[in-house]
Amino acid sequence: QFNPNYASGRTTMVHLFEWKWDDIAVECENFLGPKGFGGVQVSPVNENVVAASRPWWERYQPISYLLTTRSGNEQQFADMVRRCNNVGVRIFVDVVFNHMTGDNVNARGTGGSTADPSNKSFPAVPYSNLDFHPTCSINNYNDKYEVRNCELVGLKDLDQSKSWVQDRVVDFLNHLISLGVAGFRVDAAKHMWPEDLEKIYNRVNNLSTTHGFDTGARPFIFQEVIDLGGEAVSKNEYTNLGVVTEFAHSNSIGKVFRGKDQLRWLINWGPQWGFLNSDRALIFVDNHDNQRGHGAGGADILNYKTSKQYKMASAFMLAHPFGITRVMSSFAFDNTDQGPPTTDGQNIASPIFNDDNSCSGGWVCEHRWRQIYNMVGFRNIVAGTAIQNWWDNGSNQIAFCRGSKGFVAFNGDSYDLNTSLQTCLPAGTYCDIISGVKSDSGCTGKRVEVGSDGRATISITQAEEDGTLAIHFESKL
Ligand code: QV4
Ligand code: CA
Repeated sequence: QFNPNYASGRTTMVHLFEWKWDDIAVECENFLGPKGFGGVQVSPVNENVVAASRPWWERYQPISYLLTTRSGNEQQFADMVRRCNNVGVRIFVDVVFNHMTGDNVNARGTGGSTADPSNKSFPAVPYSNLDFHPTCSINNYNDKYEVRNCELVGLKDLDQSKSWVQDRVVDFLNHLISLGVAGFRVDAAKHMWPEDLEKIYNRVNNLSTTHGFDTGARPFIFQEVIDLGGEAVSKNEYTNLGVVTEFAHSNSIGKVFRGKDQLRWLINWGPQWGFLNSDRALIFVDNHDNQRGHGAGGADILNYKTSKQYKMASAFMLAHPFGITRVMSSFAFDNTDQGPPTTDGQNIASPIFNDDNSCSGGWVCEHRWRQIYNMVGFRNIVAGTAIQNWWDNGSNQIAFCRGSKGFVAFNGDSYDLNTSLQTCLPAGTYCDIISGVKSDSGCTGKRVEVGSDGRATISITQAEEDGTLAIHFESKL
């Protein structure tokens, strides 16, 4: 439950928010597998309510556990999981079982099922009003009974202590395991009792050996608990059950790279900043909620719109050994309800890929930005090494080695960085994987000359597109 079950040598998942299953299958084969991504978090797979104007958040309002959504049907989902596993990329499903939909007259689902939410009737599961907590709303986050037994924004709150509900959820999760998924993001875990979750997790099957997992492998479980302090429910209540989303990481990294804190303080990045232990912390710069002001963190959270700082924060997260890393991959938005790009207002459009790997057609595809996917590769290559030779200039210029395998430098000051630093790498010429890529003909970016003493002149001017420089032993020319 604590192990992502990645194929060997891989370390990082990407959230392909609102992507279609057919597109994810192709992306695994063409891009994620070759570039060393370990897994994909997919949007909720089970049937959700069809909401007017099709906001992204309709997928967090379940109607049933049929596997039909705007991303595709069960057969397409199964095909995607198989094809991604075949190229070493795991699938993690965002599972929503704290609640069903909110009040909704004549509710109809993406799979054609109907429901009467106001009477807590969901015949396609089936659930009746006996399976839910009595109606009350969550207003006071200092009362853990209210947080767990009342309705989050009016969403009908399931009672996970009931054996009928447990059975339905376990069946749903086991169905997904039988199709070859590697684990789950548990939505709204804060709003469920840890003892109920424990009962459910304990009944979930081991991963499927027919899909290539080791005998006895447990599904990876990462639980969405937003804990920035000051509430009744603590993230620590969930760490014996699985990994927990570390929102304090998202919040702090946003502050640092927005200039509200100095980069030199990153020297003790990790639990000393109030984060969970490394093996329990699922970390990210932004998620699908806080990148658009839902959830927690507010204006300090970075997203694709502030691209230089976003790439620097992402590079730091991926270069630093702390945590289990997740990269966000977004669609462009102007308002916080807006759903994904569509062909006709209803059906989700496929991303369009450009020659430089980037996406268009309304898709941002941060995971296809060179500065991000090359750092996913960096993290794989330096895995298992520690930080050494930390350097800083006393403010916002920092650098460190990862063992003798990689070196990274950041310039967050408004003046140039140009100095001789210890890279810990063998002598030679290296290609900076932020400004370019190593290719057959050499390097399309900056070159770094490492001397026999391991030192090199490192330059990141204030005017450069990116404030990061990174080299590793495989980027040697
Ligand atoms: C509205 C009113 C309510 C009223 C209700 C009455 O705002 O005051 O009680 O009508 O019917 C959508 C609308 C919301 C609406 C609700 C019910 O935005 O205005 O309530 O539907 O119709 C996502 C979105 C929500 C969305 C929800 C369901 O963020 O805006 O609500 O999906 O579609 C806390 C939790 C944390 C949660 C986070 C957002 O601790 O668990 O808030 N994060 C997860 C997901 C998130 C998702 C949910 C939980 C719910 O990451 O994406 O919410 O599944 O911090
Ligand atoms: Ca609840």
